[in-house]
Amino acid sequence: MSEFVTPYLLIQDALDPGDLEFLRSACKQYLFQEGIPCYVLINNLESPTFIKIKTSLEQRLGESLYYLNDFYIYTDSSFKTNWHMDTELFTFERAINAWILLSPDVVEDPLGFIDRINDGSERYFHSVRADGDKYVFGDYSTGKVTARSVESVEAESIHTPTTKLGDILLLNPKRFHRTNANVPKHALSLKFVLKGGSGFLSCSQVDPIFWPEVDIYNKLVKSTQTWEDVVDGIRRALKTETGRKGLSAGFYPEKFPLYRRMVASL
Ligand SMILES: O=C(O)CCC(=O)C(=O)O
Ligand SMILES: [Fe+2]
Repeated sequence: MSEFVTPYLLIQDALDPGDLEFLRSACKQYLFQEGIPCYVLINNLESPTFIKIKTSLEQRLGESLYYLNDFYIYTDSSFKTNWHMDTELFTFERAINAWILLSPDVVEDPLGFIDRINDGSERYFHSVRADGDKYVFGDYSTGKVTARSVESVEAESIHTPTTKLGDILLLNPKRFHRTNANVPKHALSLKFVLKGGSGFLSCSQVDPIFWPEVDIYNKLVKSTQTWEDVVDGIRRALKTETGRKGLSAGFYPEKFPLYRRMVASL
C-alpha cells in the first residue's frame, strides 16, 4: 500500500463478541486505573485480540505495521471531534488508524473526510480552521496557507459506510477527518505506523514546541535500534508525570472526566 485510494477501508466481521468484550473491559480497567484514555493496549500486545487485529490488517495491506498507541473515545451530539488530522503525523511519515466500534451495535456514517486535500504531497497541510465562510488550511513547517469555501468542503465531504460491532474501519489519519455521527458511540482507535521512504520519521517535521509527543517520539526513535525498544521507551515515559501528560496531550484532556464516566456504562 503506498497510500489509500479512498481515505478509509471497511473490514467487515473481523472480530468476534469475545474480542469486543476483551477491548471493552481493557478500556474500563485502564481508564479506571490510569485515568487516561490512551495506550489502553500497550501492555496487551501479546493478547489474541490484538494479534488478530494486527494480522488481519497486515494481510489486507500487505505491509508490516508497528503499534504506536490507541485511544478510547466517546462522542455524542454534545461532543464530536471537528476536522483534524492526527498529530502523530507531525513525527511519522505514515500511519493508519484501526477504528473499532465498542457500542452501540451499529453506527451510520461514523466519520467524515475532507476530499481533495492531503491526498498527495503536493497539497499537504497540518491544520484547518474556520474563518467566516472559509476553511483555512495551514502548513506548520513552511507557513503556507490555502483557503476553501466551507460550503464546498461540506458538500464534497466523504462519508463512511454503516459500521457495526466486529468491523474495523481502517482510516488514513493524514486526511482531515471528524466525527460525523450524533448518536452516542464508544470506540477504540488503534494507531500503527508504517515504514516510509526513509524509515519511520517524517522528513517535514513540525516544531515540537506545542506538541510534546513530537519531541518524545523523535528522541525515542533516534535513540533505539528496534520498534520494541521504542514501545518500551513509551512504557517508561508513561510511568512519569511529564511523560503521561505529554503523551496524552493530543486526546482531548478536557474530556477525560467524561470518558471515565462513559466507559463505566459500556
Ligand atoms: O471516533 C471519532 O469520532 C473520532 C475518531 C478519530 O478522530 C480517530 O480515530 O482518529
Ligand atoms: Fe483523529
